[in-house]
Amino acid sequence: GKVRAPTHIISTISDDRGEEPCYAGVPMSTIIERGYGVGDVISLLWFKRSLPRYCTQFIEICIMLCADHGPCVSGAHNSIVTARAGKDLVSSLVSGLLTIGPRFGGAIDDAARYFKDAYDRGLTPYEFVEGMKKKGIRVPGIGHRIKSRDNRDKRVQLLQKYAHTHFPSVKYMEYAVQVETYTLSKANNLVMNVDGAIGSLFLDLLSGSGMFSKQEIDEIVEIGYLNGLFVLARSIGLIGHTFDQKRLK
Ligand code: Q5B
Repeated sequence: GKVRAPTHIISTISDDRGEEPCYAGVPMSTIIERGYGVGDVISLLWFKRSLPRYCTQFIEICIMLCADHGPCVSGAHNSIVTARAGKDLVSSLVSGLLTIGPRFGGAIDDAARYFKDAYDRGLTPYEFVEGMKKKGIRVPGIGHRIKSRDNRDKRVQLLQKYAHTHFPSVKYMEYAVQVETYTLSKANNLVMNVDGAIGSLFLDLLSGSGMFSKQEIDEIVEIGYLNGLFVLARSIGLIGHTFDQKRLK
């Protein structure tokens, strides 16, 4: 008979060997019949479990709020230039995605890492911010080119309002707000940005939902799942900018 070469690769998130594909053991028909949304699919494929509705809705809100932020940000700029140079959709998309990093959209994981470490060690905002300054590291999740004390980021406010209403605890977000209060005493534009809001609130989701052990939370934060939310969300906008330029010829 046929001999299959033994595999060295193991995959644990999905399976297509049965009658229908399953995401973390949940068949696709169940996903459709139960009216699951994209937040549920992300829960299954990224976190390998079904999360409560308030968590999956939070994930969906992150995706919706980060889908685009106008044509002037690094990612949109690159996608627009690439599309105008006559390149295809995938090239235009990835040229935008490749700008995501510590200064643009890719500070969510570091915000979660640093806020968690500082809060868990009981550092005051002063000790945390000044400690970062001594190390020459900008506080991830703090600062914005346009937003300021008098021109707050609506996305941050919407995320905070949702969490205040639905999350059992917002201790990490409240700590990030205290950090923001201190950084704002130094400069007007050192507000909590969308990366800082998602980073701190995702820590609250992980620790407050009761769905993750301490080791699992540490692993998620260490591996860095959360920039994935921005990458996924902003792909929607970058694809839109590409189509826009093609339409405009
Ligand atoms: N300073 C965001 O910088 C930005 C400081 C700081 C301490 C800080 C900067 C930063 C941390 C990384 C971060 C995510 C690069 C941003 C995003 C998504 C987006 C984008 C959009 C979207 C802005 C001037 C002075 C300097 C700095 C000091 C600045 N930030 N000190 N901690 N965090 N933040 N990234 O305004 O003494 O003059 O040397 O790196 O969270 O990307 O909308 O655009 O949806 O698309 O260009 O929202 O804050 O200011 O770099 O000239 O710094 O402030 O040390 O001090 P700026 P810079 P000094 S959200």
